[in-house]
Amino acid sequence: MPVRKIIHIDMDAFFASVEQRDNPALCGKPIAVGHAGPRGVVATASYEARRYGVHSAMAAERAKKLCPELIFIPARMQVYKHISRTIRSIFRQYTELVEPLSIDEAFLDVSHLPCATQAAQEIKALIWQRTCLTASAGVSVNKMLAKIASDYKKPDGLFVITPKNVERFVAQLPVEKFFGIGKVTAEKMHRLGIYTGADLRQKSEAELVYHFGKAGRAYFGYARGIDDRPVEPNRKHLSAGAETTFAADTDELSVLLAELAQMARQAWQRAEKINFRGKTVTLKLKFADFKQITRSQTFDRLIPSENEFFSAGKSLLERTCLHGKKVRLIGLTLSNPPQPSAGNPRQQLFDF
Ligand code: TTP
Ligand code: MG
Repeated sequence: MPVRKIIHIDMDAFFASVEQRDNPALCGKPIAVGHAGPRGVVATASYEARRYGVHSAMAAERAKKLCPELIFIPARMQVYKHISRTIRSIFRQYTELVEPLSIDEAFLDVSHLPCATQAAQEIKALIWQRTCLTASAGVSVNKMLAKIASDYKKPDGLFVITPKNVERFVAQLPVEKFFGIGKVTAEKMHRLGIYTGADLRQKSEAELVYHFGKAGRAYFGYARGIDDRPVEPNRKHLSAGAETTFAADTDELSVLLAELAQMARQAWQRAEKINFRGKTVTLKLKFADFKQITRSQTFDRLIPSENEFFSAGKSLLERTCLHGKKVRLIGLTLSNPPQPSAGNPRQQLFDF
């Protein structure tokens, strides 16, 4: 499998940072997002509160005991969701292979880009520009290492584990830092004398499977820095398209086709930029009366070029009866990508 370039992005103290951003009086103070009542739970805590030991999923009453001046703020899910959509749209400027893990974190496969580290830097800067919030980024050859890396320099961190550093990095890593090794498993490993990646590497696969069941096989790979799981986006939402509204409504085929060619160019450029290919071409028309139609064609192979993309759009347009109505908006979209594979055959460069 060719070397991949995976980025993991995770917002810092997400809900709490949003509350501090929107209410400067809370900045620098220990806050918890959640309800303060007897049945309340901390969703997340600001870094100031974490210093007292307050953390996610802790009972509010216990948090208050640890940090008496803790300020509880009710969650504003709609605001957090809106920010989540904003950061995902930033990720999609770089790749179509975006796998959200939760409201504030995602894996990105950027194997097609010349430099993953630069992409991660840019993404962090764009998140800051558009949301006034910080994120931490990890860059490496697979999901496990990218996720560990994003946690390594939190908050506002960027940490890269290059292919040549993987082995050394994994060897010194405490087992509780591995992706998927929780507190209970880590304790069990400690009892077996396994404290670091290097210790884990001493054990045979059979031994690990004996002690940890099926997960033992994954741990065997982790100890060697191996994790072949692909970045799996929610593929049905993926597409690359462009549309435009005419200065004056028109039913002239030559004018429509000229604009369609422009849209094909823009959409194709966007697809290229995010390394996207698809089998379905969709034409969208909005008429002077604001009624809208779409016409699609799905091919049995990926559309290979901008030319063929435009031709497909053109034939959809020529087959659409306008009934004498004037067109106000025209758009063309490419969608329906192939199924994911672990590696990325288009990747050639190994520069991180
Ligand atoms: P996390 O990314 O786990 O935590 P975080 O962003 O608050 O802090 P960190 O800097 O360590 O990444 O979770 C993201 C958000 O999800 C978090 O702000 C609140 C919410 N959340 C809960 O509501 N309950 C939970 O148990 C956890 C872990 C998170
Ligand atoms: Mg986070």
